[in-house]
Amino acid sequence: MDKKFKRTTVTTALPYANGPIHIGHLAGVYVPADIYVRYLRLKEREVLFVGGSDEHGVPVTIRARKEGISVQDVVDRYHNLIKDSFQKFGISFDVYSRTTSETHHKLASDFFRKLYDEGKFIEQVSEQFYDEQTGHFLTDRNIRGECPRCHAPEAYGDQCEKCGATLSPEELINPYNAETGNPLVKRETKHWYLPLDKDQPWLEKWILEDHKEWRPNVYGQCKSWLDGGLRPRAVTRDLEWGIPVPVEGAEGKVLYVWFDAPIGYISNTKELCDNHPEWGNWETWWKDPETRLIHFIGKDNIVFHCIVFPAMLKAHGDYILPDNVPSNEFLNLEGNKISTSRNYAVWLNEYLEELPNRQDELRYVLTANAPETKDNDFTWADFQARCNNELVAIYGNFVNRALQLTQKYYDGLVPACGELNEYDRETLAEFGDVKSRLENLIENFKFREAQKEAMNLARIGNKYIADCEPWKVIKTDPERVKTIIYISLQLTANLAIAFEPFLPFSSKRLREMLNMDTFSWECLGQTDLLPTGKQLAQPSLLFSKIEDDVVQAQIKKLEDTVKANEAASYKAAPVKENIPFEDFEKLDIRVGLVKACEKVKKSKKLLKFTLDDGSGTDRTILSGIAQWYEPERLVGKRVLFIANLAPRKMMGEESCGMILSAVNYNGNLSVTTTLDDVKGGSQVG
Ligand code: B3M
Ligand code: ZN
Repeated sequence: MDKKFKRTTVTTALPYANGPIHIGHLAGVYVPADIYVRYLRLKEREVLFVGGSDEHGVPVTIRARKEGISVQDVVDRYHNLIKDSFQKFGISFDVYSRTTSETHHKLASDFFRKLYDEGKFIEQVSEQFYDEQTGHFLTDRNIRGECPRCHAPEAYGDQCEKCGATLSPEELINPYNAETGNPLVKRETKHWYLPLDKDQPWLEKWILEDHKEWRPNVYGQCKSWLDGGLRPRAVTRDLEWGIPVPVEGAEGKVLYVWFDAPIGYISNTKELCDNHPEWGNWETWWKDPETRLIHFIGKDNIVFHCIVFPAMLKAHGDYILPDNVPSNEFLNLEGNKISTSRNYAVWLNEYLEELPNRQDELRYVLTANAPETKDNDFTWADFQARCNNELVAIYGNFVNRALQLTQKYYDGLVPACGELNEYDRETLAEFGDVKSRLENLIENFKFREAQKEAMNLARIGNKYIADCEPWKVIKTDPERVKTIIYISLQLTANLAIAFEPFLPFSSKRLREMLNMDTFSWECLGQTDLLPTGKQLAQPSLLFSKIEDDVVQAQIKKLEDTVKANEAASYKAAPVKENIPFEDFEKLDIRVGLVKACEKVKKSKKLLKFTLDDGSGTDRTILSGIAQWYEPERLVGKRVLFIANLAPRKMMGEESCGMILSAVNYNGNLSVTTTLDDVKGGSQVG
């Protein structure tokens, strides 16, 4: 770490308390932050790890109305659920609080007031959409209307979900209140703006010149914001839920959620320090230039953490600015976007129930696949493969062999090391520089590669013990086996340390098996961590296989969600133009009894029906439904068909009529039939 810093404040984006959290959150923000913090603690650096729930903003109010409960109930429920999931996944926050706390309301309010008193805002009156019947101004997300591009009827004020266009509410045709359906009018309202245009020069220097080391995705996004020219941003809203704007004449207005939420990092620090004096003065963590501030966030939060919040901190004047903002890209799930509103995610609370005691497995896979430089995909097949082929087959297997053999040959006592041969020395040498490699990668926020290095150690160990075959050598040269096991045990102890930031649960279990009560990062790479004669505890398996049925069940759950979403969003096609009754009468629709049904050779689509149509002669009809029916299933059924459609030849067969099928929302066809037993040839009308 840079010499000029004495301590580090690490923050993680405050998740909205409007729903549970999912693997995308964990992979993007919390696991990498936790790895980093655990590492700094192992290095005995002074570090503070701050988290909390974002309990203001429109998302929580929408959820409350959807569920028919109060906003307070929503944030209480999800704050507790989220906090609990974090704790169970070992995300080792020093403080996890919430933006509805009294401390936060006061601090955020004072922050605004100071800027206001010093004339750092501009006041501006603008026209906003207003619902005269409810007496409310509406936020972009609460406004709907016809999309000006694709004319979908229900585009949002900020985006059309149909064609993907980014919109502003002004562009919508016939805007209305998304919740009440009431039409909207424009009405004037006053708001306070942060004049970011004035910050442009110093932000350009600070980011584009002084922080070239930021990740390319972060740097690139900042550059494109700056190149586009910054504009003043409103930091207040006409809403009821939030922190009241502490200014006379601002009744009914609250601080914009993106103004108060990042101040939450500071409030939560203050709350910790106020309650636990051993943490010192909260200001040390936020104002001392020897403190290094790091924000872990997802890519949709970059502008707020790299531009808006620094501008706020600078305007306030007393605060340090972030030294780095290691933002990840997005994690997709089985090839699709994760979505809270469409319930398409792996929710952490459900994972904990459905795959109990497998937190490290998920941490491992999410880091192995972390979206550090580009969007990445989580698939259950990959999860299973990495768990079984890496954690179980390499790391777990090696450790288990070393520990079991120690029990078997030496009653669990670390044997003495004899003379080393060339292979022993090579193996130990490979351990020598792992410490500096890991440090270098972690300090540069390359957690994916760092974890790979740790796994590589396990690979070396696994190969060593497999090559040395102590279970064979014991018969011919028992002295040699002592050395093999001694070295294997030292490697095992090293693995417990190397994996500690990544897989804290299994490292702890491994240390217990090794009876390593004290350990330190500085020992990493040493080959005498477990002295000869040390008694080890009874070993148990570090990891167990993920079975196929577990993975299949998870995949099915996601598929079911997709189906449910499709069904829920299905809209029937508009009804065709009216026709006179005589036109209908021209159609001769009848009931046919299916006497036989078979696949048409060389056709994937067609089934050939032989129908009893009441005429005494069999009728043949071909129908393109082979994809949905085994022919046997249809034999004996009554189907509806058009009897007077001109015959057509298909695949060399003549088809006399058409079987009627319903087209389901997902395009699947379903053959129509009669409710009661009706004779073949009966007319339908
Ligand atoms: N709650 C947005 C989000 O969850 C927001 C982050 C606040 S960090 C200060 O993406
Ligand atoms: Zn559109």
